[in-house]
Amino acid sequence: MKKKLLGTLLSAAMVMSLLAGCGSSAATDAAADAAATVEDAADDAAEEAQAEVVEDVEAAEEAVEEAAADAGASSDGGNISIGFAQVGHESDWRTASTKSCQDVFSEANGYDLSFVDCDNDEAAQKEAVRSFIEQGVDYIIIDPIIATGWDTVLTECEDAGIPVIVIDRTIDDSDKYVAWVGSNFLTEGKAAGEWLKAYAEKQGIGEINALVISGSTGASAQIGRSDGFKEIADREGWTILDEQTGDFTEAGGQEVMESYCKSYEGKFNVVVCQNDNEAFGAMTAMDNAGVAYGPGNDVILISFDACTAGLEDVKAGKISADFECNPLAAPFVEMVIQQLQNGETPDKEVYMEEHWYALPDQIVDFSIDGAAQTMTEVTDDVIAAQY
Ligand code: GYE
Repeated sequence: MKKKLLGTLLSAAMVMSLLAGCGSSAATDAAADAAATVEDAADDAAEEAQAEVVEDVEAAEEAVEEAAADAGASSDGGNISIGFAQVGHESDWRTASTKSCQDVFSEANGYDLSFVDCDNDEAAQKEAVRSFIEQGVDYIIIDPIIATGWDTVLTECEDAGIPVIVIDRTIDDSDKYVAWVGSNFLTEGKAAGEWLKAYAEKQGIGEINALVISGSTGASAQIGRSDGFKEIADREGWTILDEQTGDFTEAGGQEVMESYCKSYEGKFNVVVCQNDNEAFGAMTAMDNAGVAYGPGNDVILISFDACTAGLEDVKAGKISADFECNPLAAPFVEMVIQQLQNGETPDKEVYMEEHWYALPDQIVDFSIDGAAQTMTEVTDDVIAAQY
């Protein structure tokens, strides 16, 4: 706009000076008047342009001030921006975890949450974290799909000055995060093993031939549950006939159990599913294959998570014992964020509280590394209070 106006004025001045050069005095006077008019107009335009420049500078200064105020919002009561790179949507547990985060980190609670469902894709999860860095969020929450391969992207977060909080699964090859909130998966695996030992003794079962349907390979939840159960199996001399991944999904659990039913027909008396959704799939496969499971039947079915539907299957006498993994980490993550906001140093590790569930006939005394455990009876009230 401004360029166009000045261009028009310059052409007018050129016409006037050409007119001035033709020698007639009337023409000379007219040309002089016109030149004066053009000069005035040019002055006005220059002033106007300057005013606009001044306005631009003021607007820019205002924008900078606003941006600065936004950046400081987290410390003076405005919204705190958070990017959350969630594993996916593979299980009931995951749904509860996502809901917990969305409830706690809501706008009403003073947060702007960017939520990314990474659909169990490790590369997509790292991309999500990088997009949070680009957005310049105040905090990044990661539930790592697998435990390794994190140091580079966590270094990028550190360089950008964005604190990372890890939830649920652990990161095992980098310590560039401020805190982790989650469960002790090794303890969960040992709990399943120690319960089985005590329960088998009570039932007079002398030989254990177990099939394991594991979670997503390389996830710390899988590694801990596998290692914990195997430690007890090795100590007790049990046979683990096979361990294949069901990827923490119902479809995966069904598929693996269908193949187990064919390969190990009549040879197994324990099935360990590393989450409830896999157990739902495994039950369908066993139903179809005519394998009877649950208390009083040939096969002891063990599960992890203890979500509502899992506990309903305990109550229905299908799952013999269910080892809880608590997905409601978000309030603890919020606590960590508030501590950081106040300039305090949060605990590097926060463990969730969990329970081991069964019906009265399956409740037995056992210890983990010398610590006596208490089991919780599954009742309708317990189910109603579960996630
Ligand atoms: O057990 C399973 C989910 O990481 C602990 O992931 C979590 C596991 C949980 O898909 O259901």
